[in-house]
Parts: sequence; structure tokens; C-alpha cells
Amino acid sequence: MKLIIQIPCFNEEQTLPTTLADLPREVEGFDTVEWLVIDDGSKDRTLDVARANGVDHIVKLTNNKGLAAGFQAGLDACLKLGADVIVNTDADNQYDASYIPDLVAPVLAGEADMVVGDRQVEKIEHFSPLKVRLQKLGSAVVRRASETEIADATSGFRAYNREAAIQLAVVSRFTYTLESLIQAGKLLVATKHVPVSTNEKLRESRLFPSMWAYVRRNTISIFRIYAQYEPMRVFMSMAALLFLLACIPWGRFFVSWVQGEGAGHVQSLIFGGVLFTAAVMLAALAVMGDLLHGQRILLQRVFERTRRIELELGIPPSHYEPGQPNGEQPATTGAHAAPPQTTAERDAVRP
Ligand SMILES: Nc1nc2c(ncn2[C@@H]2O[C@H](COP(=O)(O)OP(=O)(O)O)[C@@H](O)[C@H]2O)c(=O)[nH]1
Ligand SMILES: [Mg+2]
Repeated sequence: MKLIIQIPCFNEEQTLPTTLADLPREVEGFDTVEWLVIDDGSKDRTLDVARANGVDHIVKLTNNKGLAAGFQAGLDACLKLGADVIVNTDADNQYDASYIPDLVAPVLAGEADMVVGDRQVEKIEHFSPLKVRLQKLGSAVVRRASETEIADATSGFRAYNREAAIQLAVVSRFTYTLESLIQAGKLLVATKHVPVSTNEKLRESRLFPSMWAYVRRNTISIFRIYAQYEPMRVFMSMAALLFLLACIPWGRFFVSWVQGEGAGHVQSLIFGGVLFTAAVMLAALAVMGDLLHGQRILLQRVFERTRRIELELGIPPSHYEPGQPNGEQPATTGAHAAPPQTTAERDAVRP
């Protein structure tokens, strides 16, 4: 059994050494534990720092593509490097790595395909009461949208088995935490959460420059992702609401008309008509969204099967380079060897 711990990084030369120093090299239930860093076009010495600190694998994106894209590239590489379980953690040492065995336990026990570390936000000292409340509200919304029980939706400290990693296909550019949860809830991915603890804050969040940005971006993300998965429910509810609103001015006009004063309330009639037209347009969007959703499900299935074929064929991960386990020169043979890059190389290693 192989565990790969992946860390998405963007300009993390300062905090990466601390994060790596805390990562385990042995975890019960696994024969090997390897580390993978996704360098998302960092402009600083993140890559050198990763190599000097014994990272086994590096996925080096040429320019900055955002956390969600980096995460997805990391999952893909981990699968192709033969990981049975993948743990994702952050480069700012936010999550306490000693909880990795707890995180992987439900996956090893076959109780879950994806396990989310619950930071128990109310216990984090540097979170203001408002931030704690917003986090809880956001998680409650995601729980409803995803039909899962996850307590801490924005936590990036998670474990995935191969099935979960094969099925997840995040398309958002910005956040993967919410989308992957909503996807998991809709796919054949069983989720669980375990309590974890966090370390002292080493730096400010890069993803969210302010509380307002945090709320705005997450609200938009939840809406967009939910609308992608439940277009009928979202747009039909909005259409129904507008139709009810249209009934108010229409009712007013009707009452006046019955009293013989209809001519004086034509504005109400027109206003109701405008609202009704908007309701019809939203209903049409619901139908179109539903048709697109059907296509999406089919694409998801095609994608999943393509991934399985790729893994069977031994296609190498993209943007991959071997790291320097133990801080030495890159290994060319053995457990840390680079995956075969050409068809001839692949044929040579194929049984
Ligand atoms: N791949 C990638 N990772 C990023 C990017 N921005 C931040 N990260 C990583 O995402 C993780 C979480 O970032 P952080 O700023 O601590 O956000 P927060 O703790 O969720 O508020 C860290 O490992 C960062 O290095 C990015 O543009 N691309
Ligand atoms: Mg952080």
C-alpha cells in the first residue's frame, strides 16, 4: 500500500520547510509514504526548497493556474504514481500532520472513499467569532447542497482513496474544496469527517485577502456549483418566486378591474407581465440547464473511464519531474524512479 501526501504550493519557500519537517515518513497500514509537491508557477525558490527537503515527486506547472487546477494535477499524478491513498495538506503548515493516521483510518477501514479533516473552527484562536459563524453557515449550506454530513467544508486537509480520486473532476478554477464535496455527494464517493487540529498561523491567507472576499467568492462558488448539479431546482424555484411576485400587481389590477377602475391600474398589469416574462425565461433556463446536466453526467462517465484506461496503460503524469528524496540527486531506479515517459519506455516496464 502506498500513501502519497500532496501539497499544492504557490510561492511557499518560507513555510514549506516547516510543513515538510512535520510530515510522516511512516504511517501504519502503508508500506511506503511519499511526498508530492505541486508547484503552481511559483516565482520564488519553492522548487529548490522542496528538493532540498526530500520531496519525492514534483508536479511543476509552467505558470500559475490556481489552486483547483493544481489540486487536480496533483491527484492525477498521485494516481499515475500508484498511490492507493492520497492525502492533501496545505503548504503553510496550517494542518497538524500528526493527524494523518486519523485521516486515512476510515479509508483503510473501507468506511469512506474521502475523509475531510474537521478543524473544529470554534477552537481556532485566530478565527474571529464572525469568521467562525460564517464558516459554520457556509458548511451548513454545502452540507445541504452536497447531501453529505461534512462539518468543515472548506478544510483542505483530506484523504482520498483511488476511487474518489478517479471520480472527482473539479472544473472550478478557484476553489476545489466545495466543488469536490458537492461532486462526492452526487457521485459514488462516500464521505466522512474526523476531528483534526491546526497549527499556529504562519502567514495570512493567500486565497482570501479579506473576509468580504472570502464570503463573496465562496457564495458565488456554492451557487455556481449547485446550479450546475441541480439546475431544475435552482432555476424553477426562482421562476416560481417571480411568478408569485407577478401575481401581486396582477391581483391589484384584477381587484381594481372588478371595481370598474381597471383603466387606472394598467401599470400593475404591465409590471406583472414583465415579472411573468422573467419567470418564463427562468423556467426555460431550468429546462436547458437540465438538458446540459444530462450531458455533464455522460461526460463525467466518459472521463472516469478514460482515466481508468490511462492508468491501465501506464500513461505518465504531465508536468512531472522526480524530486530528491533524502535531499540527494534524483533517483533513476527503484521506488522513486521517474515514471516512463515514452511509449518504448512504457513497453519496457510493462509486465
Ligand atoms: N496550486 C496553487 N496553490 C495555491 C495557490 N494559492 C494558494 N495555494 C496553496 O493553497 C494552500 C492554501 O492556501 P492559503 O493561502 O493557506 O489559504 P487558506 O488557508 O485556505 O486561507 C497552500 O498550500 C497554498 O500554497 C495557487 O494559485 N495555486
Ligand atoms: Mg492556510
